[in-house]
Amino acid sequence: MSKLKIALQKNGRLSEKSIKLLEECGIKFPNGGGKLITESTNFPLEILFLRDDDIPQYVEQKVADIGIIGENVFAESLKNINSIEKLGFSACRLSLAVSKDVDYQGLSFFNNKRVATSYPNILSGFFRNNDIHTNIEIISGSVEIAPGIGLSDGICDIVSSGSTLLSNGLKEVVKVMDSQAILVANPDLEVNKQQILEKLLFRIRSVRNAKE
Ligand code: PRT
Ligand code: ZN
Repeated sequence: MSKLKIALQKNGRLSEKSIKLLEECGIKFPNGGGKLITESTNFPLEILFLRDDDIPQYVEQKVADIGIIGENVFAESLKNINSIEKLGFSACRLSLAVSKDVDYQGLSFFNNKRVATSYPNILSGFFRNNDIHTNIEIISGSVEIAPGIGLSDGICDIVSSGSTLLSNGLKEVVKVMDSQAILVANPDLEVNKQQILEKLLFRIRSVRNAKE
């Protein structure tokens, strides 16, 4: 019988909590030594450690059957995968921010302006739904410095405490979406993998119910 393959973020904000969730589900596996693949010793699960941005594609291609990512990465990826369970950790939001000196009156501020982001798909959908025409500048990191160096008039990025915006002279003006960690799955899993997934989901829900 083939094992279910789960992709977790190798190194980042989701990593520790993803591993902890599996452990709380009673799933034991050797972890450490920088290994990229490991196997549970007491549950039919193989664990792959990847960059979070690569997980949607790998789940779509069945390199992994399921994965844990942020809803922001799921929504941006536009891959043919399903979001099957909210996991309740790594909560954050994707928001628009502008220089703290801007006299911001509403979304129309963004008409014909430049907005820097690593989330062009989500952001273009948002502006389209709101009938705003904006030029999206795609940058992959340090988005918060874009207005200060004259690259853009605003940004759209992940916010949690808000302190990064503050220390870069920016203020949050519109929330585009809420996000938290979710379990995603390939929509077309073979029967035996679907059964393992159901067992895993049962345990995840029990762990979460016990905490409430
Ligand atoms: O290397 P890899 O590509 O795997 O990791 P990554 O650097 O792309 O992602 P990582 O580890 O930073 O974040 C993984 C996921 O955690 C994100 O996709 C979100 O779903 C979630 N998450 C939760 C966050 C934050 N909180 C967060 N605060 N992701 C990023 N941030 C960053 C944000 O980009 C900004 O730079 O933290 C800064 C803002 O934080 P505050 O507290 O100052 O507002
Ligand atoms: Zn990433």
